[in-house]
Amino acid sequence: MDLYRLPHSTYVFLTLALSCILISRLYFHQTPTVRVASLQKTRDLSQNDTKNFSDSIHANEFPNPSTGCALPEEKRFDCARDRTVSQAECEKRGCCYLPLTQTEYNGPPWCFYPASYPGYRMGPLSPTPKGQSATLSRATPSYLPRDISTLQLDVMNEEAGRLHLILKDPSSARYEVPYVKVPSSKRTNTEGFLYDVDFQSDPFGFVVRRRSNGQVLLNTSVAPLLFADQYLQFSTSLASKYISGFGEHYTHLTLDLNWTSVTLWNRDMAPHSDVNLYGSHPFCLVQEGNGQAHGIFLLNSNAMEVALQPMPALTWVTIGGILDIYIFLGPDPQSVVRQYHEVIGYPMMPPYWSLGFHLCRWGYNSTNVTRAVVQKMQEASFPLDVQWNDLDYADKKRVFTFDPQRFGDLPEMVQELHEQGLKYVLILDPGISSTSPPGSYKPFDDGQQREVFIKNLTGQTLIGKVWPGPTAFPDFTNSDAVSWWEECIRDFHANVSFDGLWIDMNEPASFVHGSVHGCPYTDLENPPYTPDVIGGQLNSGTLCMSSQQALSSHYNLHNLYGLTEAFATYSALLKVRGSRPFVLSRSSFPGLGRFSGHWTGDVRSDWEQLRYSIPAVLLFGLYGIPLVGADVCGFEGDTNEELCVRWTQLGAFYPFMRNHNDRNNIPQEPYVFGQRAQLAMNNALVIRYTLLPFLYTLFHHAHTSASTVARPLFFEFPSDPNCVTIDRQFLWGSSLLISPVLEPGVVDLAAYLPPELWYSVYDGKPYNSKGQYLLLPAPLDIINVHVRAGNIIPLQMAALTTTASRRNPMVLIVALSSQGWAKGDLFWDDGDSLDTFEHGDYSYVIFTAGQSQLVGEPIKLNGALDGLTVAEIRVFGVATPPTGVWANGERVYNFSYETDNKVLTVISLSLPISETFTVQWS
Ligand code: MIG
Repeated sequence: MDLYRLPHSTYVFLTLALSCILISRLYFHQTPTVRVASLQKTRDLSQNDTKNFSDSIHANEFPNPSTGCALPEEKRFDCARDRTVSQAECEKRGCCYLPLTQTEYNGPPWCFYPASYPGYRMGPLSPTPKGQSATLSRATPSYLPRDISTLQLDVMNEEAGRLHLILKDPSSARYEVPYVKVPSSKRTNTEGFLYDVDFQSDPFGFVVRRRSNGQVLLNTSVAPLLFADQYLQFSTSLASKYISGFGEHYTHLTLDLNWTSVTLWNRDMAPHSDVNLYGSHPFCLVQEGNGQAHGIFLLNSNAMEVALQPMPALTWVTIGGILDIYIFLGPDPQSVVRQYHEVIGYPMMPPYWSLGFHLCRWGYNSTNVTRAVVQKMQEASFPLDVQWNDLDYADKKRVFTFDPQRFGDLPEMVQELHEQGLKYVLILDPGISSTSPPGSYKPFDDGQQREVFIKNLTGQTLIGKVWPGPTAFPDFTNSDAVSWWEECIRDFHANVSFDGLWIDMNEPASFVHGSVHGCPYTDLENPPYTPDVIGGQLNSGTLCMSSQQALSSHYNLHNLYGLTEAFATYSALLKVRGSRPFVLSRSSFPGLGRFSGHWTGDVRSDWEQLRYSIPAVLLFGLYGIPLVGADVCGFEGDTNEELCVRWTQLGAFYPFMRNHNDRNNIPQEPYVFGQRAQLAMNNALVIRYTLLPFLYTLFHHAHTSASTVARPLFFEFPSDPNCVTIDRQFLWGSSLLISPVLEPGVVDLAAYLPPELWYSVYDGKPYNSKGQYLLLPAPLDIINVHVRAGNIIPLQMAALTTTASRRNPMVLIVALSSQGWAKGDLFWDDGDSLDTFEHGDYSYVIFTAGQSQLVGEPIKLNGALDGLTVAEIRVFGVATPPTGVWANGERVYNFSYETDNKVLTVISLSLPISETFTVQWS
């Protein structure tokens, strides 16, 4: 496995293309855009599909220069984002100065660009091997230091749903993000393409339209392009106010556009509003207001800021690299995500056991304490697959060692866990202690000798400070560091046979700013403009920007630290253990999902953080990291029983479920609570374990076709205006609707059911919704879950571990549509080998129901289904009471019909799932 290798999608866009043609026919007669003659296009790219049109002609989207400063407030773009200016300075920039009497800090800018502001002028587009290219140049300098006055624009119509634009310096190579790049494809014919792009040449700007309806999706001519050495900026209008993305932040599913801004700069920071957190995802999805959606991705890893304004519009500022822009045309939200993941890579397939329940806390400070926790879980019959240890295990907090007293028998403890069918994960921080006596700490000695650590500006190992004290930081962009890391993991694993690794503090975090010796004063440390990062300085809580890594400066590579560590850890685990790796990373960047899952960091144990964990989880699905969850019951501060019950219920539907607690809090393992709370938690865990075959199948689809696991409602109901912003509820796949309680003292829950027939997953009670909020009972021991009609959900009887549950009989929930149909599927393999799908070592079963019959059919049979049987089916929505039931043609008698809810239940079946089976009723 290589960090550069990306899965190649074989997805055919036929359906998309066809529907696009249909839609464009439908809309043809009402296309609103008035096109001037010279803008008309031929549909063949070789004949200049992306035409450059002359200065004298302005399409109606481009600004009218005669309006000058007479711009409505929401259309004013800040001419002084880089610093505060006086009226004189503003006017010297050629900008409009109009102070407002606003009292709030955030609002329209006082100094803004006039309707037309001089900038780059674009030369003619000419064909290149990859698409088309033009030169941009500016006659007058901008107000920024070190303008790059000549730029190269590359325009690549890569796929029907993917436009790729690059702006860079043609004369000298600037830093470009490594690792995250698909081989670009070129289509010579844009028939069936979902977009058109037009350029304005002076000042330079471009407009992207959806071809089917002429809607303008982006228009960058609303404000000038700036491209200086350490300040790159462009603005665009947005197609709607419903924008999701630009993580990692503590936010709703859709962002607030009322003169806000978000900063992307990886930082060790407990989640709270308006600050940059652990990861950076320069991607957003825009709902267009009619069920369609598109995505925007800026492939750039420098510190950046995205300013949002109510026009709606955004301004993107980054302080290095190039402008490498992708537009994904959907046209539906799920397609946008797939098109994005085709660029950044599809998510890895997690091992089956990693979907079980994980238990951790900082403060399990000996093997005996850890053993006792596992034992109490088992005694109280709580499912548990993976026991964890935090830094407590390490000798003097140094990774790759264990404390000889408190954790002296760690190898034996891990052995015992394995014997019970459990797995074990421990934490690794990247900081390598640099102050052990020479010869006593091999990771540092070897690392120094092999020069694997990040160096300061003058070439010495940079020393920061983390838990063990002074530490050096591996440079994972150096291939020697990747092999050294693998050896450290191999040596340690020879002693302690852990099953997965938890990589924390990898923003990277440091307790001193820059280094123990401070940082030199350079343009990297103190750039002309610093985005609004918490701490004010780029090196706040991390390394010096001027420090050197193999590929570039830390200034450029900072946001990639977690990604590169995740890759090194994933590939080491793969080589050392030989099976499917499990890595959990705090820091993230596009592409992380190919190697790792993510948890949302140090969430507080309170109701607000519980509620915001839903958008956090959903957004990471968009970012290609579907294996994600928040610390169940909260990490910081004391939890309480009711909160912890509700959090366990919601957590049972996080794709990744781990209860984790900080050192000095009251304990929060499920067994510490009262009887009613324990029962409720147990129910939640049993539901999760029962649903694991379904969850695993969803992960398979995410891995092979970039679908989402935990999914926003608007993905499935894009045309329902009620679903646009819902983030208190979510779906698993397309068919399970999860409606958790997020406030204390609640016994009834107002849950939105999109227009569809739904059934309670527990008893099949039907709800035929017109798209309305319903008041549902939600006592402490219930989390509301509904199945969407038309779906078959594969379940398996729960057990205390997945090792055991994977051998249990299966159950099918058949949720019939109002016409009596349903479908579903099951992906099954050994749960632990690498690339089973890629190698064909899996089975795939299709379930269909219709005309009073359920059919299970293995369409691919290869391993692991042996001995698995369907023992029970529950058919929801059976209109008339059946008088007889037949399994594979033979009459069976163990069935019952519940008249109120119209549910047929057939038990005591034993249908091998590896063979085609039928169950009929009449
Ligand atoms: O500075 O390893 O987010 O989950 O328990 C704190 C101790 C370091 C932060 C992680 C948290 C973990 C803790 N770590």
